[in-house]
Amino acid sequence: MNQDLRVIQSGVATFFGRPMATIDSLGGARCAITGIPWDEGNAGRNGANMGPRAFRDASSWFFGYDAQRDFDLWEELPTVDVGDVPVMPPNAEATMSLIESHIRRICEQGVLPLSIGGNHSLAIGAARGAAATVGKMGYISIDAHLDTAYDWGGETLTSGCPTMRAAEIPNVDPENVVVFGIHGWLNPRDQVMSAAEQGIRWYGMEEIQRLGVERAIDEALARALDGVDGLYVSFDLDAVDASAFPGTGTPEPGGFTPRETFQIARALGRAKPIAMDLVEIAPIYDLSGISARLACGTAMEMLSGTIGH
Ligand SMILES: [Mn+2]
Repeated sequence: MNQDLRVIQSGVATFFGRPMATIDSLGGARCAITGIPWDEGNAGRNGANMGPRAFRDASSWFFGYDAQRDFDLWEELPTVDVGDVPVMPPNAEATMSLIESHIRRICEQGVLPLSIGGNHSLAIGAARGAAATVGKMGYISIDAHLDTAYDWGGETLTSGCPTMRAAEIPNVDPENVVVFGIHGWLNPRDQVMSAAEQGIRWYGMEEIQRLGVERAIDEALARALDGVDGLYVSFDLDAVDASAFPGTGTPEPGGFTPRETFQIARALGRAKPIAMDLVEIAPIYDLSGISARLACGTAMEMLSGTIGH
């Protein structure tokens, strides 16, 4: 009997049916997937706090085996579900500290954390936690939006700010901060200006299409990786075209196709990041469940990349 069949559709839903663990007892895993059900300080529509649960549910419908490349992801990359960061919705500052220490604890053990969100502001805490474990860190964000606001309505821990907060981390040089996939009509002029002030490089969709996705992501990664000891990868799924990823707070037409998304995800994984996130999964807008499934596929392609596939 195929053992994998027992995982699918029965039992308690964990990320990809992987065993449960805690951040203090990772049981030899090389990758720890954690939920971050955080949706405060949101500049878009709400609902991403339910993202980790929808992702766990959808992810238990996949095998780890890839027929095209003939390898089993979970055999080659032992992975655990370390539960959710215990967020505190009324308190963004305290929650960011919890996220930071959670991610830091995983990174310190040489294990790769993959955070499933949650709105994009969670990357503020997660990037800080990862940065504390290396000398110099680079940061790349796949996103339709710059997220380079100094503040959003006076608040600094919002989903409009993660790129800027990353660039402010003491051991992150803004020259190593890159945003990839900018398009649509929700990138205000002041964020273009603040990105330029800090030296944050961004790639617009038109430039990416002109260069070709493969060359563009390689170039973006080379910039983020230049002279650093570790890379943080943040993947805001609203960079994916709204037709393929409607289940998100700010769905954007004109985004990456699913195939481009997987191609980018593999390239990100091959860059051997020290920490990754996948954010802005809002199941209330995902009536067919395709968004959660695309998010799962993106995670698997990123993780495949980290082991050289
Ligand atoms: Mn974002």
